[in-house]
Formats: sequence, C-alpha cells, structure tokens
Amino acid sequence: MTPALEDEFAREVRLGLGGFEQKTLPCRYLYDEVGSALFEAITCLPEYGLTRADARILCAHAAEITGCLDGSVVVAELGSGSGAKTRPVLQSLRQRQSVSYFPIDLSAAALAHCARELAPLGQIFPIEQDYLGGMKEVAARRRAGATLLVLFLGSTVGNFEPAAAREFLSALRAWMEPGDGLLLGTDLVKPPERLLAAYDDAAGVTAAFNLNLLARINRELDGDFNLRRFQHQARYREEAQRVEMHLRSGARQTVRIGGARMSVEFAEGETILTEVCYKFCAGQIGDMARSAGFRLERQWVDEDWGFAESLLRV
Ligand code: AVI
Repeated sequence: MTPALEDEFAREVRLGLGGFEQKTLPCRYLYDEVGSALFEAITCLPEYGLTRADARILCAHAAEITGCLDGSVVVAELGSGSGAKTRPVLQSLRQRQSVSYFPIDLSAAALAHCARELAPLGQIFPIEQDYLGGMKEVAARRRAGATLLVLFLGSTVGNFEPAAAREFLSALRAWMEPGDGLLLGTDLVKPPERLLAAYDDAAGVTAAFNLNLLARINRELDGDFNLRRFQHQARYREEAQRVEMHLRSGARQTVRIGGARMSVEFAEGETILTEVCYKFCAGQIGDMARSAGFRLERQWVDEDWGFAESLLRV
C-alpha cells in the first residue's frame, strides 16, 4: 500500500476499534491479495450459490438484456474482477455491433487478466480506480451517441447500508445519461439456514477470509492479533434482512496495533463486525432504484438460489 493508503487504513482501524460501541472494520479491507484469492474460492463453494446464480442469469438472458438497449451500446463494469461473468453479455452485443468494454477495478492483476481473456471480443479499456472514480473516467471517454450499460453484479450493493446504497446509486446515476442502463445483481432473502451455511461454510474458507483481516492488520499495521484467539461468526438478522460477519474474541485480551498507535481491549465474547450482506425481496429493488433516480425496466430471477438481475434505466 502507498503511505497515504496506509494512513487511511490506520485511521479507519483506530476509528472502528477505538470506541465504546460495537467494534467494526470496513469490509473493503477484506480484499487484499490473500483476501481476494479467498473470495474467489468462496464463489466456488457448494454452500455459496450466489455467484453461480448471477452467472446463470447472464448466460440464459444476455440477448434479452442487451436487446432492451437501443442503438450502439458501450459496457462498463464496477468491480469487474476477471470479467468472467460478463462474457455472455459482450458475446451477445458482438452479434450486432463492435464491442467497447470498460472494466473498473482496484486490482491491476484482475484487470490484466480480464483484458487478456476478453480481448478477442472487442476493445477493452481497463480502468484501475474505485467505482465512482472509474465512472467519472467512463463518462469522459464513452463514445458520443452510444448508450452506456453499467454492470454492478454479484450483490455487492448488499454490502452497503441501505442509505449508503441509495446514495451510491444516485452518485452513479450522476455519471450516466438519460436512456443509459444499470444492470444490478442482488441476492434475495432465503431461509436463514441456507444463508448461514453460505457465510459459514464447512471447509472454513469464509472463516479464513474473515480472519485474514486481522492477519492483514498484523502485516500492514504492525498488529499483534493472535488469530487463534478469534473465531469467525455469521449471524442472520431477519428483521434487517442481513447477514453479518463477526470476529469473536474467545478470551479477555489486549491487542496492540503499532501502526495505528493504539491498544485494544476485548472482553470474552466481544465481536468486531466486519461485513453486512443485505438480502432483498424482488419488490424492494424498484423502490431502491426509484429513490436513486432510476426506473426498474425488467427483472430476471434465478429461482434455484434466489437471485435477481434488474435492469434499471436513467
Ligand atoms: C462481495 N459480496 C457481495 C460478498 C457477499 O456475499 O456479500 C462478500 C462475501 N462475504 C462473505 N462471503 C462473501
């Protein structure tokens, strides 16, 4: 990490672990190189059907999705990763026009992989930025007269608090033009046992993904977390429609984090909230879209897992 980013990480750790209320850490810090590799593994787990459901809808309905948009279409994707799920969308567009695709991701390695894999389908313009920084660049570079289709897949919107999700979608919309489309993937509410298994798998991959956040603090901020004294915990809060990931302290302990100039006291059983994963009812997505300045045009649902892909229009 650059010194500026390291300072920001230290500041957020101090803020999240330094108060008297529920300790928290921002979920974006789960995704360093190790965390991103563990997340890739999560997407292959039998218990975590979300990514496969997302891909199934795109495979089955790519032609209908692109068919909803008139004229020449350019595609941008927020958090593209390797772009694997996007292939059917680009393939379907390619049958009627030349393809321009702007994958946006913070990981240079993922963008390079994506560009290599999808280059045969058209022109790829990788953007190594955060989501809104990337959208600003897309807005400046998009072909005049073309319709923009933005992909925000994988239910990443569920990792925002509801007010922050609306704010984020509004900010996204500000970089789009009338007629543009946003394809939004959202995981749907399902039985708690199924959700808990998805976020606490038998092989312990999600546990490793969560605990890696403490290992990252040790590596990057000179922390002395003993990972064996913390346990991964997934909780489902039905009234809030969200899964929460916690790290639970197995004992009373003090942890020193040199890079954040702090010592943190943990009571036995106290937790750090590391991620919220909101689940949606298909009908809620139209309301969220409207409050951010979009209208819901069409929705495709995977009934096997419970996942919706919604086409929102500016
Ligand atoms: C990236 N995001 C949509 C995942 C989710 O399901 O909320 C992150 C994740 N956390 C644990 N497993 C997967």
